[in-house]
Amino acid sequence: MAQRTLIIVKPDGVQRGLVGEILGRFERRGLKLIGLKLMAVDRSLAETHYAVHKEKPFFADLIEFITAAPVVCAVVEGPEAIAVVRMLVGATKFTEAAPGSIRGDFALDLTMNLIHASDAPDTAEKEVELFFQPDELLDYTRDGDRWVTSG
Ligand code: 3AN
Repeated sequence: MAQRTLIIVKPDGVQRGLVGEILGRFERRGLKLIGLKLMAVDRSLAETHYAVHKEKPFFADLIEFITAAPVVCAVVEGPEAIAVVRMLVGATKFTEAAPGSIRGDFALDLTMNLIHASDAPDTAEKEVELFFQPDELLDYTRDGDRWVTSG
């Protein structure tokens, strides 16, 4: 089933010059970019996005970090995109992130773990809406896609 999911290359990814490396992995897998922007996350957006972690001891650090410098937000689309993207991202803890995953290849920290990706269909829908206006998402055909998926 085709799904859409939100990806955020966090401030550490932008500062370390890893945006192309990270987004390239999703492109190479065959996922289609339908939204993309460089932006600053303000406090209010950060708190809404991370509301589920409000009571956690690391909440303040999380907000501080995500608002500290620009991020790159993307929406990608493809078959089972949410699970596919989470696999490419790797486990939250850098000690558990598999080599070959983005975190397994580049992260050595729990807060600075380079990337956010939606974890389920309901959060993906909410997060895409939170970070993108409807007219920022483009509906288009990639001719090569018939060589990537049959459905
Ligand atoms: P993920 O980003 O893998 O979906 P979540 O949603 O559990 O992980 O956590 C959101 C973010 O909060 C993580 N990316 C990480 O930066 C931070 N985080 C999660 N757990 C911890 C923790 N125990 N200590 C510090 N930061 C954490």
